[in-house]
Amino acid sequence: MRYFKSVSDIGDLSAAVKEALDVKARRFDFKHLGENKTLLMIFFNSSLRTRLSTQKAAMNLGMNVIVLDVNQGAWKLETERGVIMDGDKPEHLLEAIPVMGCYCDVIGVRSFARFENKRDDYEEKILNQFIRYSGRPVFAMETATVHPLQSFADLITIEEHKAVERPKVVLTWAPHPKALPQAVPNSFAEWMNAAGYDFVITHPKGYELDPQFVGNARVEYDQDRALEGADFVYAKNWSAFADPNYGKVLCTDRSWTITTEKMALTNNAYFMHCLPVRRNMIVSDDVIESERSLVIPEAANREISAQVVLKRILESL
Ligand code: AN0
Ligand code: CP
Repeated sequence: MRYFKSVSDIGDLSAAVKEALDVKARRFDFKHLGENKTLLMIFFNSSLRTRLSTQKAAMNLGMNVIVLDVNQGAWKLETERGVIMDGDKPEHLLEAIPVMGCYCDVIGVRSFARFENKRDDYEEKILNQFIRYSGRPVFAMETATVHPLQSFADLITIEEHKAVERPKVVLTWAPHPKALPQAVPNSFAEWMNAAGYDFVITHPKGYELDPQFVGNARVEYDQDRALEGADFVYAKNWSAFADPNYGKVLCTDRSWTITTEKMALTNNAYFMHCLPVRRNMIVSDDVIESERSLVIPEAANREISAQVVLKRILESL
């Protein structure tokens, strides 16, 4: 594998989950793969889980790791070609990327949607420049439109906890004070569709996601009805995708918060969220602290999804 951004990059999903469970059971058995290989992780945005779990995964594989927070200590980067660089940005991404490629064997990129230009975001302008100019395998650590390491970890977590072959999985929008990207719900929808679960998306009107990710999922605007019989409830906020409201907060209605009363509508569902989560906006204290909350196992599986992805990249070098 040379690039990782969509579910299709990982191939057969049951084989990927099988490999993940194998890696989880013997995560230090692949140390030879990463010997004298360097992972460079580039962060344009904050992170706790992605930073720690991906570094841990790389160390499990015997790799060396360099982490660069672009906004702390590096030169401010211009990303637009053709700009007369007489402003506050001393370096261009078009030099920075091949330079970074000189010092590593694999590159992970975190670069969120900027909400300045929907086309730039949805064309994955930043990630694609890394793919084009670094000369290295590149994987997404949440880009403008996708967060596949998260969705892969979520899939592993569901497979570990499901009681029936084809569980009902509900992705529900929940309120949040700030505009958040669609990357997590986009990838989650893409991966749940690929897994073939009974998959339902619920959100207020105006929060429709990009149809290329929604696929054949059922969309239900009544959250209570969507939650009926759910085996897994995956909460997440996102901002509007549809024009003319791209990147805007249209609603902060707290009747969409996942509470004990909402969970009572389900089939004793597990609660999931990628974290970081705002308590009592997205989910009540009681639900996130309950026995059915999977937020910590999901975070733990981020090490495993990252290790499978890095392992496959290393195997193809
Ligand atoms: C980010 C998001 O919603 O995409 C990262 C989630 C993993 N969340 C925040 O910025 C709070
Ligand atoms: N879930 C996730 O990607 O968390 P971080 O933003 O902390 O990396």
